Amino acid sequence: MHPRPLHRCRRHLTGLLVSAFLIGAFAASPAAAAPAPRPQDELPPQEPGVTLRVFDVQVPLDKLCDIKTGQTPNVDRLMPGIDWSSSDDFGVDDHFVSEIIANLAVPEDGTYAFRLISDDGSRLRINDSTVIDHDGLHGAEPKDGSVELTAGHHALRIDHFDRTGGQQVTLEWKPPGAAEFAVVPGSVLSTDADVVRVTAPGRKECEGALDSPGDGLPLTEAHPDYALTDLRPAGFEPQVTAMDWLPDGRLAVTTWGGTDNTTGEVYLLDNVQGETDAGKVTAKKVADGLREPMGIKAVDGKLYVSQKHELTELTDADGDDVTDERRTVATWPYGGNFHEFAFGLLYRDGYFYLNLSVAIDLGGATTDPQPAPNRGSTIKVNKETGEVDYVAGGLRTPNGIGWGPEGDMFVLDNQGGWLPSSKLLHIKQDRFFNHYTNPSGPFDDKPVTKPVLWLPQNEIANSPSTPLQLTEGRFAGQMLFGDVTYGGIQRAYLEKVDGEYQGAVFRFTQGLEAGVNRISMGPDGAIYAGGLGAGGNWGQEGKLTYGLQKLSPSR
Ligand SMILES: [Ca+2]
Ligand SMILES: [Ca+2]
Ligand SMILES: [Ca+2]
Repeated sequence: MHPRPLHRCRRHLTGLLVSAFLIGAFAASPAAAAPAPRPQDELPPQEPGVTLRVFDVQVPLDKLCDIKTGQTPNVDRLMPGIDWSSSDDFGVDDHFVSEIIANLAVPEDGTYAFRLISDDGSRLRINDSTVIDHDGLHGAEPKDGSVELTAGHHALRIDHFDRTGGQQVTLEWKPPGAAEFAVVPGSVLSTDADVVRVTAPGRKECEGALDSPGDGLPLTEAHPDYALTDLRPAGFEPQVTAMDWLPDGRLAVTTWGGTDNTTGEVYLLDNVQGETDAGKVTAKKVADGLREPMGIKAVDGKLYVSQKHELTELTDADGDDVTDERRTVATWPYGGNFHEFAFGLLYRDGYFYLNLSVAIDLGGATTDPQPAPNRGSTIKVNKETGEVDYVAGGLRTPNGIGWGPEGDMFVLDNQGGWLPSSKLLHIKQDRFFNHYTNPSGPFDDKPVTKPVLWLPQNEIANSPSTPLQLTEGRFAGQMLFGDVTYGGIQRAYLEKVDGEYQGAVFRFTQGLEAGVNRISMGPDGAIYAGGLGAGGNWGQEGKLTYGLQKLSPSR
């Protein structure tokens, strides 16, 4: 999926210490009066330097602010030490907030004095305790503080902001026995190694006085119109990548299997509908060894699965549900990139429909040139002949396809290269949706079709997934869609004007056990939500990385 990590890293880094290259050098017992260093075995591999993240808030601050969670920084760099005063160092001139995160390796127990020089305000924390509060508007002035530290590694964090004019953060220290302050040497600073440093342009927001209903902050609980039921029997932890219904009422589920693996599976679940609970549900594995399947459809007694590289027909010849025969129905351009998914699977009148995402580089930029042509498209596949036709293009990470009003086809595309914020699209033949590739896609010469809805990034969406039209209840006719990273399910009110859809999006529900990768309307009228989470920011913070629940109308 799209690796735009690692804003969540900030949180766990705060409590994590250690450097692989220093392990064993400074082992010591924590002293009673000092914050305890963490055991080395809790800590991820380290590399020398510090992490600098900068958020372009574009508003004048007069004190430090808390950046709203879930926002990708504008700048995320590995820096050799903490002594910066040019706007090139920070990557933004004015009106920015920076976070500096590192682990500090302390050679011996004792009192450590620190001097924080900043323009404008800043704050030094070690092991989550404030050592120097240097907040407020000022020039590059020093402020000192000291702390008792035991030998070992300690989590260091500096928060900083610059309003206008000059900008600086310099951290000096005076270890026990030293006579003078000196810039903290890079040799005692480290940060998590091999992280994918992902950035995104645009304005970032602080938590603040303007936060109120309608502020874009997420919901936390399940929608009061629905009763929430867990559907995972003990030990069943599916990373759900597709769902469909069998004529006998069972639910077919595919699981992801992890990046670049061929360990996706298919399960048939019974007793999920109506009055039930997790203890009554049974899950039977009927196929495995699939390449990151992202769509499943039951047609005429057979299961069809969209793997990354092909559409596969699964046949159970002897009636025990377990697949005995596999047949490649169709293949499409596939270059082996981790992000080349075949998202979703619809079927109508002899044709399957699904989306192909583009190849991207680690960090999120669209791969140039693409390893395979004509990605970023909606395709249709003739069930009998396997012939592939291109329906629409200019897509990036279209992790959601579904039917909407008037039987029209809708897709949700995910923010990233060429796409400043996620959007809901109405797919029609020959349409182009503004994500260009090299080489050009099949519809790059067409005029750009505007989205049905823009979904402001991190205000109401981050990684939207399956769209689903409601047919009953107070919102009948409107559409829902899940979201992997923002989480929960959102509701889209649509109207058609002069043949084109427009509308508005509302938060609908949270309170689910995982970020929502797939939703499906059960024959019992409940909304089934399949969860998924993975590394980076593909997954909802604080939630499980797998999940299966349903929301049953309760009033
Ligand atoms: Ca400045
Ligand atoms: Ca300044
Ligand atoms: Ca069988």
